[in-house]
Amino acid sequence: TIDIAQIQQQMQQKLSDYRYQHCVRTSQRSKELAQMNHGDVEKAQIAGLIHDYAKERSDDEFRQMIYQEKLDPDLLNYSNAIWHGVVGAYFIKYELGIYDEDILNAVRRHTTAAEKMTLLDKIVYMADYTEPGRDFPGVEEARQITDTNLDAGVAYQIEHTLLSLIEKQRQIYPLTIASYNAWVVKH
Ligand code: DGI
Ligand code: FE
Ligand code: FE
Ligand code: FE
Repeated sequence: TIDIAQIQQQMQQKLSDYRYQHCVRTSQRSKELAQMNHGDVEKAQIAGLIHDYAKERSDDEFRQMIYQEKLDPDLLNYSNAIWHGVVGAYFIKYELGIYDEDILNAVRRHTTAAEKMTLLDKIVYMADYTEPGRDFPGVEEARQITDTNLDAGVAYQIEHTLLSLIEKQRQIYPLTIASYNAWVVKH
């Protein structure tokens, strides 16, 4: 069983207060979304709490972990935005001692989404996007859609994130595109 107080202490050592508070709010929002969708409330709280655990590591630490774990070398063409989830899961395993693959997968998928997502994946993905500290154009609409229909919320976030990345001329990670194709409302 996972000692949440211990995890919270370790997170505070590795994160700015600003980001730690985002993680606490994402945990609370994950818990609520789990209750609303008959999900695993405890796993949701933990996954929401730890989802950005690795976000403030240096690029060198991520590169080292990519080599150590023999992860897809294509990852080296991306940056913190992509690494902190998919590579961050290994920091969580080794430093926080959390081995639950449901939780680790929700962390891995929280930035890019995925073609197939578990209920826990969807909960954390949407909690991160709609936690009460978030403020972007459309966040109220995103919250309302998510509270009504979790899958519709996932589709909304995938579409709007891809649009905003393209507007900013950012590189798109292949899984982000695959998620879009799987989740876009078909016409
Ligand atoms: O870590 P957070 O800021 O709480 O949120 P997040 O992990 O969901 O997203 C982090 C950032 O990653 C966000 O600005 C969107 C961006 N992102 C998502 N998919 C891609 C991406 N950035 C790039 N360059 N490419 C992607 O495919
Ligand atoms: Fe994140
Ligand atoms: Fe997210
Ligand atoms: Fe986050």
